[in-house]
Amino acid sequence: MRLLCRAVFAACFSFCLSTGAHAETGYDLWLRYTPVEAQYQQQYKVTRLDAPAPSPTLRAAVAELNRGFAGMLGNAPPPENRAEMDGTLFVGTPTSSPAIAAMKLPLAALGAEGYLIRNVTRNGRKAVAIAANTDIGVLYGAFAYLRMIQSRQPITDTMSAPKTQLRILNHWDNLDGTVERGYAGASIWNWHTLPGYIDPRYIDYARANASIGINGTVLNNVNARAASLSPEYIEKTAALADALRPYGIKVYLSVRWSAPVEISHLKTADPLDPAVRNWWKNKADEIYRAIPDFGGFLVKANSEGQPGPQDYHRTHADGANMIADVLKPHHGVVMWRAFVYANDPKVDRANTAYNEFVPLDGTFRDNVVLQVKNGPLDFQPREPFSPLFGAMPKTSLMMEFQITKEYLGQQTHLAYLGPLYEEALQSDTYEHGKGSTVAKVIDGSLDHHAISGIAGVANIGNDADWSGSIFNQANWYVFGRMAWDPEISARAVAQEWTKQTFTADPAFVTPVVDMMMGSRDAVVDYMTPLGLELIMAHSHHMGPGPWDVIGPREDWKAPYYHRADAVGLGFDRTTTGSDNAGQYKGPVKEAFEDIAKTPDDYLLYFHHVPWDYKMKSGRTLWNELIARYQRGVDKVSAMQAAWAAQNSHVDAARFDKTAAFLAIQHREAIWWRDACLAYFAQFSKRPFPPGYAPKYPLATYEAMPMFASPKP
Ligand code: GCV
Repeated sequence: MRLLCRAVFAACFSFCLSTGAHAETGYDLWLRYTPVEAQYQQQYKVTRLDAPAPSPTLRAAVAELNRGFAGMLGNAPPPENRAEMDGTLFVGTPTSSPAIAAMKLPLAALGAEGYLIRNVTRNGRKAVAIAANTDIGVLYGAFAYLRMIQSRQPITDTMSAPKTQLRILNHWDNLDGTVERGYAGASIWNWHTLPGYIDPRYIDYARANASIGINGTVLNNVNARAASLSPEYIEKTAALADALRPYGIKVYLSVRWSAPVEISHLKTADPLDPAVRNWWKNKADEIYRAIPDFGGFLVKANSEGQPGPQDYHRTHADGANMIADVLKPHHGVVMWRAFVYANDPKVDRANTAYNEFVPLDGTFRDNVVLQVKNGPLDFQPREPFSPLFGAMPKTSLMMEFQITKEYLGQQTHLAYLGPLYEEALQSDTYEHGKGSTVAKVIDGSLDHHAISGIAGVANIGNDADWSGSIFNQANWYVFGRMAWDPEISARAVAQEWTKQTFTADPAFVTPVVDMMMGSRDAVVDYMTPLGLELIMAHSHHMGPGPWDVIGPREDWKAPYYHRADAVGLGFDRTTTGSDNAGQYKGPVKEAFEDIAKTPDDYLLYFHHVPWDYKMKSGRTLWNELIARYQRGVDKVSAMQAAWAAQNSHVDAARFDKTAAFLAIQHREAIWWRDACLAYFAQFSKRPFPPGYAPKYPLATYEAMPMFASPKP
């Protein structure tokens, strides 16, 4: 109860801050609940709220509805049982609400998390019901109902249940408060003040996640510290679990494979050693005593220097299964990451995960799910889908997307990731012929997997606007909506988000959604067109670095990926090269294998292409490369113009910040274009068309310090 009061207080406080004449900070995200225009007041009017709330989750649903009504309609409807009139809102499950029970609504198909919104007639009066089988379903239904009002849509009969089971944020948050690849301030988890103090922000985080159906959070970085499993941190984690539980969010932890050695001084972390197994069993029992609904573990093993079972000549399956066995009695899951690659110059990095995991198909326990990044490399602006999807029918696979934009302009560049997620999810694996999409692999429907899910590497920090920029919030939002329904369209979600975050006025929504929908392709064009990959600056990945050869490993150097030489550009991944194309199936494999059939978007990913190769556009490769880089810059100019026209629709603070960031993006797009073209020109030795030569010599770009783009 104390938590709830804090939640209400925090929400009211932030609400008051954001709805007056004051500029908006962005703290309220898409839950702003600003007043509806006069012409809608009657349509959304609620005269009475009939919502018995015997549980914390139902109380959260009622609090959210009242918050929404107060903001949007000017008052919270009275709960008392007055004479029946039109406009009652009935909320609950057949168990919590006698009225809902009496309606005998068709709830069976909703499962444990779905909800139903239904226009009903009761005692001759028009009413609306938000119903579900479970309390959390009711909370999701309440948010969906509020979303309809915020979007100025009619309250239509709706039935919705999530298509995936695990809808999880992965925080790459370190115990010291820093965030790996975080661009929105420090971690929101204040480990120092936990467990004693529950920051109201945790509740607002839970509300935001529940509003889009996210039901799990991995609290700490996959590059984990053993200390996260110490008794002190388990107590802190338990406090967070208590705070998030009413909102349907389970907590999970990333674990360090060598924790038994580091914490308890065991001589080994060999998964087949009985002492090691016993250590993990005791640790699991200890965690579940503190957190009975703990979700399970996320493991990054034998990847980028992290310890793992291969250190003891065991397989990933040996490791995952040992952990799975100790979690099984508690109904916990192991999310085992497939992001592995070896520094073997003979093996293409893009091939490694497939080589290591496909032979293990069918050997994992049923509470193990492999967490696979959307592409074979590493969250690039555009990659083909990972060939693991569609290649492991006997293993549960979940998607890992990156929400934080490590490689797409980080805090400042406006890149709406909906189209990237959609492209990956709608890719056809041809596992069982046409229509075997990645979405159907990860929602479990294609191979009847025991576990389905999507993880997203969070872009959340303690910045006022949570995500570093207003438009980065859209990526958190679309991740949740697509995790709930991998078939939902990126454009539909952009429309929803825009209406709730700014205004439902079509004069704003239409051009801004168009701008968002093209924004990811703009980044592809000015950073890595035509299937170039991993040519970002060393380590921090901000800005261009096609020349980067720093570091001990070949596969951490840019030329490993672009392979520019006097002949041409690109990585031959056909049978004459690394045969990565051979890891795909059917028409996809054929298209990637044949240069004439490979889509331009993936050309340099699969082929080493001569500089004078005639492209589909009729241009040579060299001239096409120049045209693509220029197109990227032009698209950013167009985005700036589209935003500038929206001044009257947005409060000054959010308008100005976005405009300033777009100006930074434009300058950096020019930096990317000129630096990359200056670099590739030394190999192509082809002239620039008049007006396209970079302003500065290559050496100037190579010498640029981090975050210091040259004057355009
Ligand atoms: C958490 C990339 C990132 C790393 C990240 C790693 C991973 O390599 O640059 O920061 O580490 O992916 O996903 O494990």
